[in-house]
Amino acid sequence: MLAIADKRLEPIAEKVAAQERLSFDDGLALYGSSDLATIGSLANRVRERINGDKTYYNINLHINPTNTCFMSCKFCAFGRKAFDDASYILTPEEIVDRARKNLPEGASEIHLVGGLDPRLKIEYYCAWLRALKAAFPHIHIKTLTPVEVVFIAKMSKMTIGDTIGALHEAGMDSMPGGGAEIFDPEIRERICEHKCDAAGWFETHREIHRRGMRTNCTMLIGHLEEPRHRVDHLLRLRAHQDEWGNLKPGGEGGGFQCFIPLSFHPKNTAFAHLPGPSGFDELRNIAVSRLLLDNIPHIKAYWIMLGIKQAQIAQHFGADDIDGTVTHEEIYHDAGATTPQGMTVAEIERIVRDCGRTPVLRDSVYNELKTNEVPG
Ligand code: V47
Repeated sequence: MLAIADKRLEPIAEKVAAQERLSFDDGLALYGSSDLATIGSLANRVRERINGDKTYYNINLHINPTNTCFMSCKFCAFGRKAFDDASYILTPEEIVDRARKNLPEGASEIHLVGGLDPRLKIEYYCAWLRALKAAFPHIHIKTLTPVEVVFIAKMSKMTIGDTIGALHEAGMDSMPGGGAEIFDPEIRERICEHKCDAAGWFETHREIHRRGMRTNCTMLIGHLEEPRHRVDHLLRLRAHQDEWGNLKPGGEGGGFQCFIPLSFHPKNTAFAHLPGPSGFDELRNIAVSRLLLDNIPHIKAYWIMLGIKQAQIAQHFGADDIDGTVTHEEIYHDAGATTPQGMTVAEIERIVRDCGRTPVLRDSVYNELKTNEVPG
């Protein structure tokens, strides 16, 4: 390893070499340092220890069943009020039809998230889950965030546990990482008041994990949060995983399997005046996440959000996943993302090889799949 420019990082480097857990203060020291080369190389060491030189991706499709949303999160450009001409609610038949038209060959997953509409109760969600499972029995359905689940539970007068039970029975296989934003209550109040709080977010994941299912988790950076809020957020995820994570090989066991650091895109949002995170901060954040989240196996550099070039560099700063073909993305494109709306398998494999990693096609629970029958 190269000499460490920022001497304050030396004790952290020793801990990483000894595979010791990093503390809150270590997290603050990492976020307070501009020695990106050292931070990146420490994270890369951990990444290679856990995942070797593999970069995982999958063949997936995103569908947003509705964009109507009763909330007004300041960072969101996707939600529309029910009276807005651009608002929509897809019927179960339309969701299946969209999947039929857009599902790429070799796809293993559909990722569905949407807005919060008080008119939609548990029956609506179970209806499209059942319709999708009937039409595509072999496709993994990764769907809904705790924010949606807590809202559906309230609107349907059910407990969170019973809501998860009903959704699982109808076809939900796992949950994506959204809705976490920043857990600190003061920041949460300022960026997404009325949204489910950290307790509701964790209760939903706990109900899923204790049923032996997997979820992802996220953190949204580059708005009003400070480094201490980021460290607090990451350590809350780590503590939950200590208690509820039980991941086993072959996709068995529940818990967080992947963390996705999300960068705020300001365009068309109430925070349009903010610049969003710098490229430097994005890379440092990915690396710090890898270093603090010692019990979550995968860190995803979501190429749609980071851009393809930054997602490549991130593969040497702690990330070992790049998401998938995606095919039709709305949340980030409504907020000004300039990335394409999808990539082919051949494109993903090329950009991963180009940064010196080995592309590995995976399913939604990180079983490795063969690529030789998947067309470019
Ligand atoms: O919770 C919304 C974020 C999240 C903006 O689990 C924004 O595999 C930046 O969680 N700028 C939803 N971020 C997306 C998400 C996700 C994405 C890809 C893969 C997975 C996974 C999960 O997107 C929201 C919020 O934090 N978000 N608007 C915006 N303008």
